[in-house]
Amino acid sequence: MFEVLVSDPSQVAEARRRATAAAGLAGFGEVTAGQAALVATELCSNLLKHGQGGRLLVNPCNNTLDLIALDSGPGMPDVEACMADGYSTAGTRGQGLGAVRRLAQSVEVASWPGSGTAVWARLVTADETNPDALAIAIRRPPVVRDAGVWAVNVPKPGENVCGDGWDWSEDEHGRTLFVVDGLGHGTEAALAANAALAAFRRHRGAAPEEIVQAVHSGIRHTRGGAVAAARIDWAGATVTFAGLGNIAGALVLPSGQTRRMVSMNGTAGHNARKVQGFEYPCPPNALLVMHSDGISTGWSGERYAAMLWKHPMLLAGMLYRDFSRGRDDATVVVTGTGRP
Ligand SMILES: [Mn+2]
Repeated sequence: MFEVLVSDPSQVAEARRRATAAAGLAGFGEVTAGQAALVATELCSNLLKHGQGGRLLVNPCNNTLDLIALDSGPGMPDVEACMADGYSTAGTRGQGLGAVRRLAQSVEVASWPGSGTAVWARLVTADETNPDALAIAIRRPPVVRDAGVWAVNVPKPGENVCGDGWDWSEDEHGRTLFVVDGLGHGTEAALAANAALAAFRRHRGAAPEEIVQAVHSGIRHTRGGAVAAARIDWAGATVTFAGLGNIAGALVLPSGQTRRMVSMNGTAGHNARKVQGFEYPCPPNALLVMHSDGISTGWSGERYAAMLWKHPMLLAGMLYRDFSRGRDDATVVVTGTGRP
């Protein structure tokens, strides 16, 4: 995932170019990459017209391109009206978000007066020889809130690789999330993070404290890092959290009330006097949030209470928008605590 700042019209063209390149990386053909370019352009134009500028996050993945537009502007007065084709408060052609909705597989928007706007559009590849398949928006199901784990993962400005990593796994009883922050940033941090992710994948069925212990043992040859694992047990309505170093974990209840979870001091790979998991009650309608220290811990779910029923990707985006320190790799991972 990478970020393009959009504060003047020349940067819209840059965002368009980079989104098109990212679509190519994700396996999009010429036509669908063109659709992605159009969506990126509309999102960025919207940032300038309605958001006083902002940022576009671009995430190419296997046959999928996620575009997340974030601004801290006045917010949209009526999201549904703005999403309709032909509507534009800025007096332009009025394609805007209507075009985004037509071309993307799914579009999620959170916007409140005074709180800015977050728009997440997901595009997917299509069979470009099939005209029906190219009209992707109307033929694919929406991306369901509880069906996955949602993350923003952005390198430190100026770096090409991210020293943070995240992953998750799931079985019939629950879901496990894992976040690593390789010490420092850049290539060596990314190598440590990749080693930690590999260790997590070998132990993904284990308890969180066992995962952390296994990662600690498995990344001794690297510069090490901060790690944490959290396991949601659906039937027991609990989450067990084990952390080593500065990875934050919190449960956000539907009221916005935020319960922070406890990590132990240390550096995975080098220094772990004690690895311990702690269990917390976890209702099925809460959100589990984990983030690296590229995001400050000064946030509270109360400020975002209005959007806790929106898609979790939007909360990840807004926490990044509001609490990214801007001088480190930054990762926010959010998942619903309910059984999908
Ligand atoms: Mn960090």
